[in-house]
Amino acid sequence: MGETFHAMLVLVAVLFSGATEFCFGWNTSFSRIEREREALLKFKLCFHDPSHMLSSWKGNNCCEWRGVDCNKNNGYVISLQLRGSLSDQFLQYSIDDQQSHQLYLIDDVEEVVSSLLKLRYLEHLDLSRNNFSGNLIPASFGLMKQLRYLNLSNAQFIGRIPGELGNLTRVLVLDLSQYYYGRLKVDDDIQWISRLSSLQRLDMSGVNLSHASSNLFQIASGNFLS
Ligand SMILES: *[C@@H]1O[C@H](CO)[C@@H](O)[C@H](O)[C@H]1NC(C)=O
Ligand SMILES: *[C@@H]1O[C@H](CO)[C@@H](O)[C@H](O)[C@H]1NC(C)=O
Ligand SMILES: *[C@@H]1O[C@H](CO)[C@@H](O)[C@H](O)[C@H]1NC(C)=O
Ligand SMILES: *[C@@H]1O[C@H](CO)[C@@H](O)[C@H](O)[C@H]1NC(C)=O
Ligand SMILES: CC(=O)N[C@H]1CO[C@H](CO)[C@@H](O)[C@@H]1O
Repeated sequence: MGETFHAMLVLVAVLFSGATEFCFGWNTSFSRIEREREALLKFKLCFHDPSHMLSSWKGNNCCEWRGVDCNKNNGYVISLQLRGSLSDQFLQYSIDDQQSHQLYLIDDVEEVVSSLLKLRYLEHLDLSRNNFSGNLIPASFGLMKQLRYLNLSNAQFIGRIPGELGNLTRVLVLDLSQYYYGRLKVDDDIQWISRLSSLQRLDMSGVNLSHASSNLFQIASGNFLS
């Protein structure tokens, strides 16, 4: 009798732990994806969005939001295609505001990166032609090590390009090109480019490289361009 009771207790314990494991497992994956949705909402709050680029960013299924792509198997966000249409060239003419789409940074640029860092499977990030209001490119972009495509072209960043971008060792495509020459510059230490070991395409047109020119030859003669 005592033994049967004991066996039943064990059985109940096994069933119970199985059930909690199931619920726990299900809910951890649920909440991981919920965390990605929250990260996207935090990203959205960093910007003024007069052209409603992010107006579809509401509701539960963030994979259906405009510009967001998810892995079909696990639901993680893998791509953000949020290219604006801001162009210095066009600004010389007076363009119709209705036709232009862009996000204007209103928060600390570090907040943008810290929200994006929560998207641990993000591989493709296009923020080109939005208005980052003359901020520096944050060094923390270098922490998004899983990125394969990064486009920050004509996004109203100014100043020195941080060498930490050299930590993006999986990046295949890096576009930092500028319509106006000299707003972005690379200082003496351009060696970081040689650390981009997966690079297939680099666009730094319009970037002031004059301080880096002596080092460019070292990179060119190393394995980067050979
Ligand atoms: C980066 O975005 C711009 C548009 O803002 C586009 O013209 C350019 O082709 C993109 N660069 C790459 C390498 O895809
Ligand atoms: C970018 O936004 C800033 C204000 O945040 C504004 O002063 C500047 O004119 C904007 N640049 C362009 C090209 O629209
Ligand atoms: C980049 O990598 C270096 C080491 O290679 C590390 O010291 C640095 O903190 C990293 N920075 C970022 C922003 O990833
Ligand atoms: C490029 O940057 C260097 C160093 O900051 C500066 O002295 C030079 O005037 C810049 N060149 C142009 C054409 O803006
Ligand atoms: C199976 C299970 O426990 N699901 C719960 C996971 O969490 C969400 C919200 O946090 C609940 O609504 C589910 O019932």
